[in-house]
Amino acid sequence: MKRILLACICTGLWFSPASIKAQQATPVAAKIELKHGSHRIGKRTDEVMQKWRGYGLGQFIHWGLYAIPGGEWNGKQYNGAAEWIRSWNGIPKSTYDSLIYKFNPVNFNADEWATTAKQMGAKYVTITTKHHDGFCLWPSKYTSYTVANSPWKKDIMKPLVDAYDKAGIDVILYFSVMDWNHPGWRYDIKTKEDSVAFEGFKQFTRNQLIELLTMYPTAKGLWFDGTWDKSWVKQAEFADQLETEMRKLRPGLIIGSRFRADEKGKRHFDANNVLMGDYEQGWERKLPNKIEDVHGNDWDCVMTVPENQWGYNKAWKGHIKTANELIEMTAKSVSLGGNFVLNFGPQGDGAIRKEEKQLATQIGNWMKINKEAIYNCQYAGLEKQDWGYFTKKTGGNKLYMVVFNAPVSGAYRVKLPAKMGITKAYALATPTQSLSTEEIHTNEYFIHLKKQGGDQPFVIVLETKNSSDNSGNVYDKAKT
Ligand code: FHN
Repeated sequence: MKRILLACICTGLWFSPASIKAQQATPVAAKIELKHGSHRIGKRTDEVMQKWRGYGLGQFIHWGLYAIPGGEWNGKQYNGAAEWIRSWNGIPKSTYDSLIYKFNPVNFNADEWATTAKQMGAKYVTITTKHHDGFCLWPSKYTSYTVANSPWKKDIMKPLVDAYDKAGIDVILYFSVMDWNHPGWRYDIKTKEDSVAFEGFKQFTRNQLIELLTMYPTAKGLWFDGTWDKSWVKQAEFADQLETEMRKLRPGLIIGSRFRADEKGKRHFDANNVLMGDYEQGWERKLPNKIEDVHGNDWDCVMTVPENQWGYNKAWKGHIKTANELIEMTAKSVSLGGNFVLNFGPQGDGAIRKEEKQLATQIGNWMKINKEAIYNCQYAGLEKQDWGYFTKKTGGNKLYMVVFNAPVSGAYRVKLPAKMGITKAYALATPTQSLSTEEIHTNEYFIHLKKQGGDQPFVIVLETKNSSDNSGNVYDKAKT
């Protein structure tokens, strides 16, 4: 990106946020001929993608065999992420793999999971069909390492997809390409044997993906992971063809930027710095700070509750994020044009841990009152303010101020674009009580509101109108 930035400055070209989209479609730097680079022409505008764009808040589910040890093996704590415990030297791989014979989640209830997500206000869920350990939550016919051969025997994905569909929450299938259980998986391809083995693995991957899309036709997209190793990065042609095949099979399918590399080995953004896939998947446990950071692309941020634990970990250590922190991340994401996806790691017995349920309730209670400022909202063209974040609905005349730092004065400073006026202001929690607004400079206002919401963030709505007439101002601007 630095290269483009430099070219822009040197050529005197600079882009306002509104023209970032154009920058994506026609990069300024000399274009490299790519066979397997990005195929997109700007942002998708179809209905499925528009809906994705308006989700605002989502749920991530990491569930698999790793939930059984829950970050602990023979009484010892593993220091890494619980879902990576198989990679710990202290554990023989075959011993981990035999956890399949212990997978019997008697407290698993798909409807309860969907209800928890719904209560939180999630509009979509991303579920690990298969994580790096290779264990499949669906009865894949291409490997024996699936739920079908566990004591549980039954498909997990089907009841989940049905339950979330019923709850009106769109499902995205998480799929790890890296598969520690498959004999053909390689980190790199260095020998003829590696190459032969990996060819078999590629066919297996293709078969599993087509199988998933066929078995769960209502799923809206695929969230790819484990695609960073050299072996996969070298498969530009194969992965590009597979992506085309999947899109043909399921028109409207949403695929993020992690699936494939171009022939130069570039991931997320191709060698011309154009996004690969429908949205950027680079925001893992971090958020952009300003609109320029997202280069006009769609994106979602996936976030853990503790520092870096996705799968269930018995010992939740370190800083555990509070509901208010997570609500702030949600509002910040939306204010910068993205979705926020909060991770849940259900226990080995299938129940959602009580701390996660509590967070879902707290976030949901806030969403009940303030969801108007989150769903179908986007970047408002206004930067972060001292009191919080602006969001706005596409084409609407309302601006939402999501407040996290209420000023002690009770006067919220708001600077609007030229010729935009405020017709009404009120808090979403008390929509019938208008707030007083005071124009302090041209297009700069104070919204007056004494203490609101206790220790909770809250939303002020500004109904706006465009006016060409600023003659009501008391004083002219000084000439400086
Ligand atoms: O290694 C995984 C990790 O376990 C988890 O699944 C996250 C979720 O975004 N993705 C990987 C790291 O990028």
